[in-house]
Amino acid sequence: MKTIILTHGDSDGICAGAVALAANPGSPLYFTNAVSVVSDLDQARGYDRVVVCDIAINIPTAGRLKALVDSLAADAEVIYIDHHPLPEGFEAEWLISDITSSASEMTYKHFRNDLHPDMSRVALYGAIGDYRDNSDSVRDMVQDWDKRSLYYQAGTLSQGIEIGRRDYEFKRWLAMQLAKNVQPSDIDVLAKNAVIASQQENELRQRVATDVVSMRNVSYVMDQKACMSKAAIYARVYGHTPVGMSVEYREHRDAYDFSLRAKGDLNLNLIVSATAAKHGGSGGGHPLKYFLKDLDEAVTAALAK
Ligand SMILES: [Mn+2]
Repeated sequence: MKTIILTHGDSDGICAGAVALAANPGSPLYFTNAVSVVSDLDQARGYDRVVVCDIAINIPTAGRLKALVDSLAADAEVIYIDHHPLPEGFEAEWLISDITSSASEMTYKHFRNDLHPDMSRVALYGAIGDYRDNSDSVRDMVQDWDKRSLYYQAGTLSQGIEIGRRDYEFKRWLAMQLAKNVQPSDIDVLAKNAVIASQQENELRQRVATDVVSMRNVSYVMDQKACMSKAAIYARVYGHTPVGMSVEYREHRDAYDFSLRAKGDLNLNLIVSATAAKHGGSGGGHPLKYFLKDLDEAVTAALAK
């Protein structure tokens, strides 16, 4: 069966792609994202099977994406595996969606019959890399491995790809190695980059400890020019609040990107989208301050429930 794989370039996406590749050996694998997928799917014409992993379906492109994938699905088997929240009411026959799992875990489960059981290790790197290692099913899978070695490998992978984030040629090669179940620590460049990324992260951690601004229940840092999810984690820790946030101003778009991390089971997605909708999702100096204040209030209200 002539298969093509499209996946995301983060650790969950690379691992999901590697697992899909192990189940569909020799297939071409491309990296894409929630915006580019609409045009990148053009490459999927003429294949019998199209596997898409870890690509969020966003509200602005959902209609176009649905029409496009529906038309592909008329002549091919489309397997669209994703774990991001869906636009309200979004449904499709080709979609496998579970917002509590990682794409890697879902891909492993989907192709389980075509995979060596040892590939669960690669699926777990992805789950751990995406912070989705708390579910019962992942905990169960972890027990087939030595936890310390497993997390060492998962850490080497997710830290190692922090350097040279947009090098898709390298990531494709990496996915091919992982599809053969090569250990991340045995991939020299990855092992070296993981050490460099960990040094940089330690510097970021110390910077955040100094720069963090705390509100009632949300702490934030601005323009750290580093991994946003990590800056958000350290903002939470050093701001001593349940929620940490990292904000970066993007000059070319005149807008702010942000990443949030919460402790416990706050539904941040819901809180953030409601607060962002209230502010029209736009940036600017003054509006950002109001947005942060409102977000802090919304988090405080959610915590009081
Ligand atoms: Mn991803």
